[in-house]
Amino acid sequence: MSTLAVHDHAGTHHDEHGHEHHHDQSFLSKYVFSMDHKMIAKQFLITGITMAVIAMILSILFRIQLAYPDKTFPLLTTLLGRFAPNGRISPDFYLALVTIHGTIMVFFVLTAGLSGTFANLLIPLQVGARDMASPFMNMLSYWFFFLASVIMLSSFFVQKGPASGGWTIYPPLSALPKAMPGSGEGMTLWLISMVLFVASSLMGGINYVSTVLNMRTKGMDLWKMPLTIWALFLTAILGILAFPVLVAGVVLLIFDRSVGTSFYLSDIVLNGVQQPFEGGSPILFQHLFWFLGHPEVYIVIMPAMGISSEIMSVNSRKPIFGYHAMVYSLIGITVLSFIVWGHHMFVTGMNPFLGGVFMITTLIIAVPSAVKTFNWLATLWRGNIRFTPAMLFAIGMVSFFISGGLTGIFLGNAALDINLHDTYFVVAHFHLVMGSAAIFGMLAGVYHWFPKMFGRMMDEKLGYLHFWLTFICAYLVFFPMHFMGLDGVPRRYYAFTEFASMQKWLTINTFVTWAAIIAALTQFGFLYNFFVSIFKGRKATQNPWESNTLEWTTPVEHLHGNWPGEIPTVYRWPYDYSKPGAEEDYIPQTVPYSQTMSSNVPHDFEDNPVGLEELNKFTSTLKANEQVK
Ligand code: HEM
Ligand SMILES: [Cu+2]
Repeated sequence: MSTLAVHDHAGTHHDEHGHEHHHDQSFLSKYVFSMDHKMIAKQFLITGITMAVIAMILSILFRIQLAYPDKTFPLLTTLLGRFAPNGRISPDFYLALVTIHGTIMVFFVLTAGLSGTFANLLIPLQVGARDMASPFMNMLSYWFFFLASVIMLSSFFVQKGPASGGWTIYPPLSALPKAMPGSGEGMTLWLISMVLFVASSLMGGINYVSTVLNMRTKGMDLWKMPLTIWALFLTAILGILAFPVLVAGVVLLIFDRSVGTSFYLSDIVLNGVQQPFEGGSPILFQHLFWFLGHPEVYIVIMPAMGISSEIMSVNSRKPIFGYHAMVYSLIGITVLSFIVWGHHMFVTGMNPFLGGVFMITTLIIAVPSAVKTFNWLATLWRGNIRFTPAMLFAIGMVSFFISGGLTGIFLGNAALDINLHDTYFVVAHFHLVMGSAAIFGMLAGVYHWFPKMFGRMMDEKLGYLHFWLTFICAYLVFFPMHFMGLDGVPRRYYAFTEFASMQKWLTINTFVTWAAIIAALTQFGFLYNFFVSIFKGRKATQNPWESNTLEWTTPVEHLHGNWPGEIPTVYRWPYDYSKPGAEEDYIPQTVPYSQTMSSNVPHDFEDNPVGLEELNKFTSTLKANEQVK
C-alpha cells in the first residue's frame, strides 16, 4: 500500500465497496507495519509504557542506594553483575542510572509516548480526517522511535555500561571518550539513539502539523478545534523548530568525540596529559542543548494541558472556561519558550545583563501558565462534576502543575537560582511540574480514550485506587525534596553520608524511597487493569462519556478510514455542554443549530466562537420560520 491508498478512503468509496479488502491484511501489515494512525497510536502507547516501566525500575535502584548508602544487598549483585559489585551499586553505575532514567522519562515516555499516542489517535479522529497526511511517514516515525529505544537500552549491554553525566549530557564528560566509564560506547549509543529519536519526532510532527492544517473536515475551522488538537498542533510546531538544534549540537559532539574537532573543548588535562583541544567551549553546548531543552519541557506539558482541558470540560459538563484565552495562552507559551533557555545557565558565568534578560522573559512565561490554571479552576467551578478516573487524573495534573510551577518563579530569579541550582530544589520543581503533571495528563488521556482505542472499558475501582495511591505517593516523594534543596543538598550525589551537615536527611531519603517503591508497585496494578481490560473489559458503547467531539461519532470497531460513510460535517464548537434552557445536556459538534433551537443561547460567561450576534439572528430567523409553519 502506498501513501496514495488514503485517497481511496475519501468520499463515498466505502458505501460502494464496504471493507472486505482490509480484512485480508496479514498480521505484519495489521499490527506491525501498520499505517493506520489508530494502530500507530497503540504502538506508541505500549512502547511508551514499556519504557516507563524500565525507567521506573532504574529509579528504584538508585533510590535504594540513597536510602541505604551503607548496606549491602547481595541480590543486587545477582541482578546487575559487574554494575553492583559487593552488593552495592557502583558510583559509576549510579550516575548511569540517573542519566538513563531521565533520558527515557523525558524523551521516550513524555515526548514520544505522550505526543505519539495522542496526536496519532486524536488528530485524525477529532479534526475529521481519514488518516494522517502521510500514513507511510507516520509508520516510519514509529519505527525510528522503536529503533531509538532499542539502541538506548542496548547500552546496558556494552562493556562499561550506558552514558552517564545526566540527561543533558554536558561536555566535556560526553566529548572525551576516555573521561569516565559512561563517556565511552554508552555515550556513543546515547548520541546515535538521540539522532534517530529526533528523526522520529520530526516525521511525526510534520505529519501532525500538515494534517491539522490541510485535512480538517467541512466546518472544522480552527476555532472549532478541541483544545487537545490545539495543544498537540502547537507542540508539534515547537518540536519541529527546536529538535533540529539539538541534532546540530549532538552531531558536533560526535565530531568532537571521533574526528578530533574541538567545538566544545579547550584546555583539558586528562590523567595528567594535556589534550590537544583548543578554542572550543562547553557553554556553547549548553546553549544548543537548552535551546531545545526548554521548549522540550513545554513539548512535554502542552499535550497534557490539552488532554486535561478536554477531560475537565467533558466531566464538569461545562464548556471549558475561556476557550480563546486557553488557545492564546498556548500560543504565548509556544513563542516565549524559545527566549528563556538561558535560565538553565544562570550559573555558567554569563553576563549579568544577559541573566537579567532571561530572568524577565522567564517570569513572563508564568503569565500564560497562570491564565490556564485560572481557567481550569473556573471550569470546575459549579460544574456538575463526574469523578471518573480520567477526571481525577486531569485534576491531579492541575494540582501538580500549580505546586511545581510556583517553584519555577523562585528558580527564574537569577539571584535565588544561584543558591538553588543543582540542588534537590530543582529536582522537586521539575518532577512536580513536568514529571508528575505530564504523567497525570497522560494517564488521564489513557483512561478517557481507552474505550476509543480498545473498544472496552477499564475497571473504575482499580482506576480510583491507582489515582489516590499515585497522587499521594508523588507528593510524598517530591515535596520533601524542596527542603533538602533549600538546605543545600546537591542532586546527583552517590551518597550523602560523607557530609556531616547532610546526615540528617538520611531518614527523609529512606522515607522518600519507600514512597517511591509504593508508587512503583501501584503502577503494576494499573498495568494489570490496562492489559486485562483490553481483552476482558466491559464492551464500550459508542460515546461512553457523552462527549461532543468527533472521535465519538466513529464506530466502536475500528475501520481503516475511521468513518464508514462520509466524514461528518461540523457545525459548532466542541464545548456545548449544559446550555441554558437546553433540553439536552450535551450537543455534539455534528448537530446543526437548526436542530437545537431552545439551546442556541450561549452561557453568559462563554466566549462564543460562532459570534453571539450572528447566532442570535440565525436563531430568531429559525424560530420565526417555525411559527410561520
Ligand atoms: C512558571 C513557569 C516556570 C519557570 C519560571 C521555570 C523556571 C525554571 C528554572 C529557572 C530552572 C533552572 C533551575 C536550575 O537548574 O538551577 C528550571 C528547571 C527545570 N524546569 Fe522549570 N520553570 C517553569 C515551568 C516549568 C515547566 C512547565 C516544566 C515542565 C513541563 C519545567 C521543567 C523543568 C525542568 C525539567 C528543569 C530541570 C532541568 C535540569 O535537569 O537541569 N519547568 N525551571
Ligand atoms: Cu527552562
